[in-house]
Amino acid sequence: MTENTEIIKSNCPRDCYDGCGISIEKINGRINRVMGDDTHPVSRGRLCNKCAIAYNGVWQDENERLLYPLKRTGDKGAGQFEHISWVEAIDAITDRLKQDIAGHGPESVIHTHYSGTLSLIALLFPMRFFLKLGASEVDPDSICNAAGHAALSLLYGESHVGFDPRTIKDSNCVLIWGANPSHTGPHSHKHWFAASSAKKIVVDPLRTRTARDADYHLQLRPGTDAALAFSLLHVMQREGLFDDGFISRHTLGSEELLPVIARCTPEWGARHTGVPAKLIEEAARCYAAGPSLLWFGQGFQRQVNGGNCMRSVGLLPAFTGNIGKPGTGFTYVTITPALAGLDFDAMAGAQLASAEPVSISHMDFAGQLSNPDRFKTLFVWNTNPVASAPNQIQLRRAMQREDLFTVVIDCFRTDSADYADIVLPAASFLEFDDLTFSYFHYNIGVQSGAMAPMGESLPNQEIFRRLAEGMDYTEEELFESDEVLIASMLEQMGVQGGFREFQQRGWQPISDEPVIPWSELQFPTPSGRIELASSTAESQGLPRIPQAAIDTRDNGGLLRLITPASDYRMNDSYANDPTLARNAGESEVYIHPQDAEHLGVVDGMPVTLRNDNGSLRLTASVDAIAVPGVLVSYKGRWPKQEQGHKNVNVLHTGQKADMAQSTSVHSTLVTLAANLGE
Ligand SMILES: Nc1nc2c(c(=O)[nH]1)N[C@H]1C(S)=C(S)[C@@H](COP(=O)(O)OP(=O)(O)OC[C@H]3O[C@@H](n4cnc5c(=O)[nH]c(N)nc54)[C@H](O)[C@@H]3O)O[C@H]1N2
Ligand SMILES: Nc1nc2c(c(=O)[nH]1)N[C@H]1C(S)=C(S)[C@@H](COP(=O)(O)OP(=O)(O)OC[C@H]3O[C@@H](n4cnc5c(=O)[nH]c(N)nc54)[C@H](O)[C@@H]3O)O[C@H]1N2
Ligand code: SF4
Ligand SMILES: [Mo]
Repeated sequence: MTENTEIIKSNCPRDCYDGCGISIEKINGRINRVMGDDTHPVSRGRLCNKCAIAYNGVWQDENERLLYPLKRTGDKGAGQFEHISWVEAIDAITDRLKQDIAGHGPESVIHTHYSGTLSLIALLFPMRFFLKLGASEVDPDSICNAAGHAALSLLYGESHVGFDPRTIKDSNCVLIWGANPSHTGPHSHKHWFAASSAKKIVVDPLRTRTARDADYHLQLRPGTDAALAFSLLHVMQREGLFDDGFISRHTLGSEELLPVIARCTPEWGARHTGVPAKLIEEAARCYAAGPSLLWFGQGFQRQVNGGNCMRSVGLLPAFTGNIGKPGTGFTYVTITPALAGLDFDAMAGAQLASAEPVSISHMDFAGQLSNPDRFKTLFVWNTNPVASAPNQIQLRRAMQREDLFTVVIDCFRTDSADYADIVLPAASFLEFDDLTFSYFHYNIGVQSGAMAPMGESLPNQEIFRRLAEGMDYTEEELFESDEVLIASMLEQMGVQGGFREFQQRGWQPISDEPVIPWSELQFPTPSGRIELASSTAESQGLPRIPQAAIDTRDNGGLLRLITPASDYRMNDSYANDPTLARNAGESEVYIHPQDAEHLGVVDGMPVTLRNDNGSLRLTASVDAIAVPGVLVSYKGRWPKQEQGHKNVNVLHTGQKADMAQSTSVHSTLVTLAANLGE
């Protein structure tokens, strides 16, 4: 028999800076291999280590995927279910919703969701249903990056318009502040950052691969970023490196900051941050000389003072005029499709809301869900909170409430799914057409359905169409087809030729030439300028100007636990891929040799981390990856696969950052003790 080989182009919809192009090889109608698209400028023919395995592993494994709607038969959390039909599942859910709405109001229904998939329809369409319903929402960004968005908005009026990475050709310096693309955007690390001839500065308490590839690694103590930013500014001011013309024309309030900057000498900075004064001076000169790019990580603002840290670092482009010109600017989380013209709010059905929905922070989620008078029905989609959210023990207890009706929509049987009354199986990105984007690069792409949905699974959007029908809703937006949605999005983004033609190309940048955001130097703040001092901040109860402060909590001899992104997992996805689980090895905690000696810990020893929230047993890896006093353990393991059915979030207290009720997970404090005799 002759083999019929076919290549279908697609793109990776994971929550990742890279947004890689994918080639799906089909032989005789079946997927043979999921690979990188060698025409794609970011992935250049390769997927990352994790997706190359998981996309050919657990994502296509019928034994691991959820295939049918399920109804609970055992205790909540036990994960015992029976197979039911879609009709039975939709009826059970909509009967309950109608009853809740009549008895307790639509706000008694709460949904939590995030970025399990970023393909545009599967990400946004379900919002239409919840907005129509009037459900309460767990603020998605409060688990990830809300403090940083709030801080950048105060300064620049906007946080979703980042630099175009292609403009690096015009840069002499790239400053990465608290991001680790060697894990979180591996192709951007390799081909964009490490390969660039610009001088490279990395600010991170960890010696990551990205930090190792930099010319200057400013290895500060966590939470001391504002002090570092102010001492960098001091050097620039002292050496006449500020762009005074830019400051007077385009910023507001510099006079309020200058006296503070004058006090923050590099020696002062060194004392507070642990970064040598000489290194602060060299990095300051390098960034100020420009043209310089600044990449704000999402990791570094996950600190109790993360908003103030972000605001302080955000002063650098403003005082040096590193914005609005080729090779300058900053990036945080760029919403590329919106830059291309897509109306995000309309896609998410903003017009269907009759009132502003009730929104609570992820930091309050476990506590609020524990209250039987507040929420009666919980929807979990595109997220796995039992693995990723704070207060893991309290959250489990809340999800065990007999009177709480829980619906979980996922591709896999996660820890969260084990608590569901009804589980709905979601089709994967290999199984339906959609559009994708990157929140770093300026590309948009296709997602191609290359096989039929596994079992009876359905794309998110089809699940919510069926739910809307079950609720007897009639608004057209709740039933729009994928074809109509895709055509409309392509038109809004100016993509010519329709989906099938775009599928041949696979991806495209939103403009042929690099875009220079803010080249008009008009900012969407109340004054139209960069607001170094902000009355909006004051009206929110925040200081008018960023504070040159450090996190002054008395650690009382406790250690600070940082739990950033793993190279082996995508958030809490892929922990269930057996090959990746084997490659990732045991659950480890990295401890500095100085701390290890003090605590009598040797490499490979079992240790217990503990705080008021809970305890977790891990294996010690004695390694100077972090500064003394800081422990590191990578996020994203599934509790049910770990000893004691717990992961690092059993230690996360849900303490809020200083802005936007956002997470401060990297500020977690713990004790560590050797488990002698084990
Ligand atoms: N300790 C610690 N905790 C953290 C963090 C940290 O740094 N440290 N980081 C936080 C951050 S930044 C984030 S963003 C969160 C992320 O935490 P989660 O949102 O829990 O992580 P994901 O792995 O993105 O979870 C997405 C879920 O969506 C599912 N999924 C994938 N595709 C689809 C689909 O098409 N439809 C549906 N319905 N489901 C799908 C996946 O199988 C997965 O179970 O974790 C936070 N938690
Ligand atoms: N492989 C992989 N890729 C991912 C993810 C994943 O889980 N795995 N998650 C995705 C998601 S949801 C997100 S939000 C992004 C996040 O990606 P990044 O923005 O890179 O964030 P993190 O990995 O959480 O943390 C980045 C760095 O912040 C540092 N950091 C912690 N505290 C401080 C501090 O006080 N100051 C400074 N300067 N640095 C600090 C950490 O040491 C870490 O090296 O990655 C995405 N990509
Ligand atoms: S997760 Fe990121 S690096 Fe991996 S294939 Fe997807 S876009 Fe590329
Ligand atoms: Mo995130």
